Amino acid sequence: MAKQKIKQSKDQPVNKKIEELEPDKEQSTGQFLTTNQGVKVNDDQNSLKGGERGATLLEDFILREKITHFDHERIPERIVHARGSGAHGVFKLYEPLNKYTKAHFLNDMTAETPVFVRFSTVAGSRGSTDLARDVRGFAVKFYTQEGIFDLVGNNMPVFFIQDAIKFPDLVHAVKPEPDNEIPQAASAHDTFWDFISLMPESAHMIMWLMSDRAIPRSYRMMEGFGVHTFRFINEKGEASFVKFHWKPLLGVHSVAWDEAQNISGKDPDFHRRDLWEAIESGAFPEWELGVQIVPEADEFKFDFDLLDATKIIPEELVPVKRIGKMTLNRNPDNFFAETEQAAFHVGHIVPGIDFTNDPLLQGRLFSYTDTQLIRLGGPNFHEIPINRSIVPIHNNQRDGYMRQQINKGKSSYNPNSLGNGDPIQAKASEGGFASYQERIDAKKVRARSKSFFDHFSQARLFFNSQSDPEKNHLIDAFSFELGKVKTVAVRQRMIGILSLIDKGLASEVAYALGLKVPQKPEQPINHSIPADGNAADYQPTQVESSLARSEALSMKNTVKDRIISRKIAFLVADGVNAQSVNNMKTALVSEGAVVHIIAPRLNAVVSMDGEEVPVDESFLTAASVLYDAVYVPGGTNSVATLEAEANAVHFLNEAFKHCKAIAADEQAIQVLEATYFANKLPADFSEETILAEGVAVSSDQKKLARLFIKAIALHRFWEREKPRQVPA
Ligand code: HDE
Repeated sequence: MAKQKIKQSKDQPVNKKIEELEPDKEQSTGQFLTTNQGVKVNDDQNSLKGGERGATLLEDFILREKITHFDHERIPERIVHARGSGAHGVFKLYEPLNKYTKAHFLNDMTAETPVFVRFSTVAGSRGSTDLARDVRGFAVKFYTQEGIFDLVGNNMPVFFIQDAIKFPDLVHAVKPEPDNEIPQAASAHDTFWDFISLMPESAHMIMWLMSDRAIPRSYRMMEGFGVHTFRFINEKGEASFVKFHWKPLLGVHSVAWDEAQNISGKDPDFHRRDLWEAIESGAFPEWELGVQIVPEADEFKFDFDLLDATKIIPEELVPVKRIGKMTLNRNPDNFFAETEQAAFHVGHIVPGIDFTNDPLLQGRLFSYTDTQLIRLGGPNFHEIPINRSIVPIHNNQRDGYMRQQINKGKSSYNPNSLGNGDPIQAKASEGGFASYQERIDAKKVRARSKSFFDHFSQARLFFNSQSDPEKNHLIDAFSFELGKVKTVAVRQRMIGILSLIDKGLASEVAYALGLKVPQKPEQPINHSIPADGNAADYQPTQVESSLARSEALSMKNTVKDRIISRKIAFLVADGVNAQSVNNMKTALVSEGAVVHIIAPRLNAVVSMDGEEVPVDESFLTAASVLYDAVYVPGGTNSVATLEAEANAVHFLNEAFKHCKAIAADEQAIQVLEATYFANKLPADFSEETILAEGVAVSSDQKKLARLFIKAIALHRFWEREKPRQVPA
């Protein structure tokens, strides 16, 4: 994106970190305040009035320009994915893919393709919270040498519906209920589950949505998926099917549901801040781009349809080949200009990539341009800097709202001779886009292929592939969400759907709701059938999946060997052992973690040796849910203060409840003994126990640091969640 970066106007101080600003000492740049027409403003404090105490004059063009601009500062927010955060970066290829695709950026090993990524939640509005239980958008704009390629995906590999015509229904059902706009920043209750319970095709997606994937620890720690099956086309014109994946190098990690709800109050910008801070500190988020490639000849080899967006291709059947790496290395300069005005479109593709007939993908193809027309005010949104291709645009499209390009010459049509015939069409050999010549021999029908009717086997595969804690979380999430539904009939119908996925799951959720699992689910459960359709013809088929489990579906098997950018809280008070603080801090920071010192009040505490230890947060401004792990250093007075400090004890209780790693100097054990989990502490603090239970206590500083680092890398100790539950 370097070429496209908008020049920073000189009157803006170039982004300085807030800690670096010295408000009383900063030098003015000396730039004069002007109107948008460049007229210098002499008084920006008072409007023009008929007398000091008189009415404001209509003639005040400075006031009117300023207020009018302000009045128009908002544009319609995205109907879905309204709340988002963006970042710039680059994509680099590992190996040329010429066997499968002729796309230049997937072949040129010297290319560093600039990218802009926007992550988002789906249901909430722009000002809502990051930690809602929701799907996350994962939209990537590649600025390639052959034009823009947008990979507009999600952090879940499947979708709720099979045909785009159901999208407005889905979104109406999931957004806040229309009479009272409740609930905000969460999927609606009665309306959403009413819809889902009548649409068995959503069963698989609902499992993902109720799983921990819907409450990520960080945007940097989630996978991304193109969802649909696309096509790769090589130089010879041969096609293969392809599914796109993003694999985060930090692994896939989530928070606990109770924690997510707390974060929403303590820091609704949790994910946005996390992304921003990681990039600012140089801990650049990275993902590998993966592809699953299926030869055209194998289209019908699977027990599901490749065109059905409610299905994955299990990685055990077709491995994910990692073909390159994306690194996000620059925050936007301006949220509105870049992140808000970014216009993604699943139809922005380059030669070498093409669509399939997935009916969900097909419907998306016109929706995205349409949405930008209303949102960004007209047909010239491609001229907004963030949306501009890095290759020059030559065509005969002209005029329209906010046109930036000044086209010269008389001819704006093709063919022409007055303009020397320019611009000319490109042959395929010159890089011209030619659609894949798929053979079509069909009746024009409104219908769903029967090969789309197996709604439950992959939902079951997902459930069976989860670890026990993940299964528990799914049960809890269904119990919570359906517990918020007031209409008992809807709850009951959902139990029917769950019983078709897994009897155990259904009975656990039914128990929490005080309902019974029906012997046979209500028929017909599928209301997604045409008026003249025969319900019996639309019954879901039951395919026994050839695969019992897929390891790739469980987050248990993710990367757990690094603590880069993890946030660790140190709880201290006056009298703390500064050496312990420094040693532990040095050990953690050298592994890439971020340490915050938290004390009863801000500024600094005085250590037992009279040294000042700077404090980052007080118990009032910080909360355990904003950290990955906690450490309590020794120091007699500090320990005595913390032991009696309700906030410190609460901090630890919460960290324990949310299964985080906790470490304490042996001298500080009495602070742990003041908590609710005092009687649930392990009997010993051997290495084995520490790595199983996540609580480390030692008088040996080096050993403590080494084991604490290992424990933090494990992310969470979910196994202690059920048996060692504590209130917090
Ligand atoms: Fe979207 N979707 N979508 N979607 N979608 C939009 O476009 C739509 C679908 C996704 O950060 C809108 O610019 C239809 C699947 C992302 O700016 C809109 C259908 C997937 C983003 C739209 C789908 C997505 C959007 C709203 C069913 C995962 C945010 C604002 C056929 C593969 C992009 C906008 C950003 C945004 C339509 C289904 C991903 C209205 C009609 C499936 C990540 O055009």
